[in-house]
Amino acid sequence: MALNPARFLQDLHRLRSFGASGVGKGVVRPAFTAVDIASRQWLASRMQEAGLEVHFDPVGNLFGLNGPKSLLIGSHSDSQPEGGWLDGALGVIAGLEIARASKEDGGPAISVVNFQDEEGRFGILTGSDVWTGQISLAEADALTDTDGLTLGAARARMSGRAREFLPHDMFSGFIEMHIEQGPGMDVSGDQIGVVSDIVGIRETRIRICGRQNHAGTTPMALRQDAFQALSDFNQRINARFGAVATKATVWTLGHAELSPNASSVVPGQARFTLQWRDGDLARLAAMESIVEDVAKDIAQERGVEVEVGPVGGIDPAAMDDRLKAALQQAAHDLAPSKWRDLPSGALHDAANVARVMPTAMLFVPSIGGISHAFDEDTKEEDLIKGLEVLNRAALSL
Ligand code: HGY
Ligand code: MN
Ligand code: MN
Repeated sequence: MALNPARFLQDLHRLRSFGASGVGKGVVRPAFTAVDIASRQWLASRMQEAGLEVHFDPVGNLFGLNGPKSLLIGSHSDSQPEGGWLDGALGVIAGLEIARASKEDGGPAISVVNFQDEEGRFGILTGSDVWTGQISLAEADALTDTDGLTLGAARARMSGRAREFLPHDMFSGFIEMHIEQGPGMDVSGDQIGVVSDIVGIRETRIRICGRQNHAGTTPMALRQDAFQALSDFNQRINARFGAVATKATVWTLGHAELSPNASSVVPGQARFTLQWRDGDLARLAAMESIVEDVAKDIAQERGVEVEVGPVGGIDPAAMDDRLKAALQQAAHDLAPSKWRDLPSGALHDAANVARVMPTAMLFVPSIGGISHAFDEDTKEEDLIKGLEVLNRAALSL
């Protein structure tokens, strides 16, 4: 069998060199930046060398195709603004190695995918969202990053290579390998996780407009301070989300900007993002109602305007029983008593792809449970174990 772990690790490190941060093994490779596009061109050349047919679709998803009814393996290679070297990259390079080895060996037809903007610079899992028809290309084009750049303008940078969207029925199923990104397996000592289901998410951008004014002369009682309103908003959300949350429910205010952001000016405007995640659709909806209620209360009580933007999201998704069983069997064979089933609290393209074809996921541990940070890492032996389990499952299908 031609599966080549050394070649897999070498390609993984080569991919890291596109946008290597200089801090640990971190990367800075957000979707459609120059280094992201360069890394996709390099990946396309690796696919071509492996005998796969390179195909970029209009939203920047990159496929390495190997005939009709192939099994699709992959993930994404874009990163967070400060990201780790494995988040997404691992699944793409594992797919490349397995497809390449299978081609060399005359094994089953395996294709590779590298989705675009999984990390949601513009939307949420944007490349797979568009490919699977959850949102239209026109809707996606109007999405903006936090600096106001539209996805339409960003994807024009890759339009020279874009061809049509591929039909889903040319693939028999999809498997995504990923780092766990949380502490579960690092603590339990397991080497492989077989994902049962992926949580759902809702996310929105909120703008609070108060009154910009002089920080020395404006009496406290007369202020319409956008930051104080933001702070109050956050505290009320913590209390009210806390009242409906389970242990698995999470929420994050992750991006915030004040205007004019100066020490002697009462802030006139605050813009921030709010996202919440849970496995239960009804709870996600209840939390959305809480956001609307809190926005109204803050506006009324503080004399500010609170605009809640459109709420985007991905629904919870269950993984396919047959593909899951193949991963469980392979994990049982290659990592006996060192694997387990577990849910995913992070989002993955697999949640979108599960709507259009049988889909499964496997995890390898994250050291210290750290991810979306420069010091994200996984032991080399765990990376290779994941590759071998995925390969064995793929061949068994
Ligand atoms: O945010 C997520 O869960 C994913 O890494 N984009
Ligand atoms: Mn990822
Ligand atoms: Mn990520």
